[in-house]
Amino acid sequence: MSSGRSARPESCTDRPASFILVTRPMATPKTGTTSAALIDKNQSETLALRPASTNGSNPERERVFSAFRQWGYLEGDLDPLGFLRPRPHPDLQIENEYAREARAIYCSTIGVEINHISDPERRNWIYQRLESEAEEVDQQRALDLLIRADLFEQVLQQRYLGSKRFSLEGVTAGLPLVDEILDTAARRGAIELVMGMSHRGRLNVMAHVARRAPEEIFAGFEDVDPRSVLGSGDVKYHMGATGEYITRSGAKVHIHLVSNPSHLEAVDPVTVGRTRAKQDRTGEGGREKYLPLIVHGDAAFAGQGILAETMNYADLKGYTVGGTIHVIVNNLLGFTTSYFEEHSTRFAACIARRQSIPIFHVNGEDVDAVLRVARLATEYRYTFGTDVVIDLIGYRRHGHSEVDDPTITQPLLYEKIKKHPPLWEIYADDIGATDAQTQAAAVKAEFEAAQKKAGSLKKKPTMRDLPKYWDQYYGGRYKPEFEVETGISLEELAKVTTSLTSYPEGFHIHPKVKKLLDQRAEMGTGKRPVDYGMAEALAFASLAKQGVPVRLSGQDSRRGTFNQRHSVLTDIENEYEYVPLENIAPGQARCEVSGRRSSATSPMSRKPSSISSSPPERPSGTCSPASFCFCPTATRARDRNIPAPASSAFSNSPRRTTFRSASRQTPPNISTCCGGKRYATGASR
Ligand SMILES: Cc1ncc(C[n+]2csc(CCOP(=O)(O)OP(=O)(O)O)c2C)c(N)n1
Repeated sequence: MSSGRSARPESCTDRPASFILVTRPMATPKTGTTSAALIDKNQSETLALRPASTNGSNPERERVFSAFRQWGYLEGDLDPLGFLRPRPHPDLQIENEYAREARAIYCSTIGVEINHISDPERRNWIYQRLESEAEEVDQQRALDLLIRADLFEQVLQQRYLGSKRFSLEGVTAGLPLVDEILDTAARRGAIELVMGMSHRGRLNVMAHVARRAPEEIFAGFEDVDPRSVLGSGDVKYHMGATGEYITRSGAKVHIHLVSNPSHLEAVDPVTVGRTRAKQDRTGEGGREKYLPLIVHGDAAFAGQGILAETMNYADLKGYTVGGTIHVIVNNLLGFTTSYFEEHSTRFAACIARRQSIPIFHVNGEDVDAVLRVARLATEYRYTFGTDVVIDLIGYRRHGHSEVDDPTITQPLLYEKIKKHPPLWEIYADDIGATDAQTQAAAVKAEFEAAQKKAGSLKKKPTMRDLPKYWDQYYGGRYKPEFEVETGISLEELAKVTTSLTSYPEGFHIHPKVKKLLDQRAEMGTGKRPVDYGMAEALAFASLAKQGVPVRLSGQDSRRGTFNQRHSVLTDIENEYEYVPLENIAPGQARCEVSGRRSSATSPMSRKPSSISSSPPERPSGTCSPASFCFCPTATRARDRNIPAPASSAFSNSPRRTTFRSASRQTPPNISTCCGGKRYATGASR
């Protein structure tokens, strides 16, 4: 096997010649996907599974399988072009009947990397499924998507030669992959996919996942200077889109493709934050209904810190979405950099190993294996509620963009790619689809007709629809008449102050905090000037009382970096916690103070997204991270010409933050203490 890559790190060491697996053309049945048996009987499905192991009844078989389950992925047949060679592992140098059986499963076109998951139940869940026969897949549907993916790119290439489009060619299995994820998710209750992705394959996803009419996408090329990299020229790879997807089983799933800035991975927290906002709005069942899917490039996945920040939220109470599906569209290249210079690990996906989540590597040219992994990963997310990573390994047919010449930096690789047929041709051959060429010609004609139609469009189509609850709002320049009264009465301030400065009977308050609360009681009744901490508390409390959710996010945001907030009171004898902001008045909106981890970029990215996805009639204020920064809801509402809530303690005008006397009322009889739940350090994990 020739290699186009001169230097190769230790982790990519070649296997002895006799072990090298032939990758193309693939003979059927493929190792990753032998025939059918996983039977999904809807949500509470019973799967026809063989036991993962004989559990000691055959210790030798168990010993051999155990080694392959652990290290098999290193010897997997994962790169369609064969450059990322299987790496021999000493524990797998076994030649017997059991080793042959285990090798066919664990060193196949699917490689599972799950040694870092400490829970044996979760590992066994995966082993059982892999050691069972694969469910039958809809090969014709997959072939159709592969044809559409390639032909879409080709028509763009022919009609708009010299334009950038960041083609999906080389990893077109990404489309059947998403199709299968959607089918599985819909069967588990998904009604919407919130999808974040960068440039690669985005146009294809708009057409085939968001289901926008191809002419809408072609229209983006009609009036644009192809040399443009800024302004409208680039917008087509960044715009969001919405649409309806009909799954293989006939379910309807709304697609929300999030707009994406040029900055790689910045879309991750936006996608997850937006999903969380939608889930929160839905309440019960939100985690099942709204599924986040993020598609990453391999270099970006390994290289961008914001991904690590985002993944770190996955299991945190204030941030979890019940699992995000991460798909790495892995072409083993980042711009002009080969994979072995992109990351210190064998796979870009290894960064995810710090979390207790599975990584499924899959050869992007074994389509049946790709579908199997899509189903497995989605089922896993729905069963265990964690993130999952699918590492879809393929290649990049052209340069980074279509105006780059990759033969300058990777001449041998591109020599090989030039001779490599598109996946739909390979797959059609594999499954014996004799009319694939006719089908391809028809799809091409369809796209060419759409392209002509795009030329005659007079107006650039809007590819996304906002949810209905935005209908009565509009944007535009600020006008003085948009100003609204946001102050509240002194009497109301006094009531809110009482709630803010009270705590349950028997609660052992820290003496310093008691002093602070006593001072705040005087501030709220005009006996002492109001300081920043109290002004802020009054603002949050009055907003929550009026039904506006408030969310504080960022490390130390509970106490406040400058020792000024103290939004959570801790009992000094038992570490029970009491949150006055959650006990302002019956029927108040939620006040969340999530302040236990340290990152800045990611929560800030979530801030606008969670606001914009909240129902506008009840916009939520978000404060991040910990110190003196507050985003008053009323101001944001005004910025957007949204009628603000009737009033808040934090007026638009600074002079309204001082007020005159009002008598202090008796503390309400608050009998609950964190709903009887104890949140001592680490207790919730
Ligand atoms: C934060 C950031 N750094 C650098 C870039 C410039 N850039 C755009 S694409 C790219 C390579 C991305 O490679 P990969 O993630 O593997 O995706 P691919 O294009 O190969 O699909 C780079 C460095 C950027 N857009 N954002």
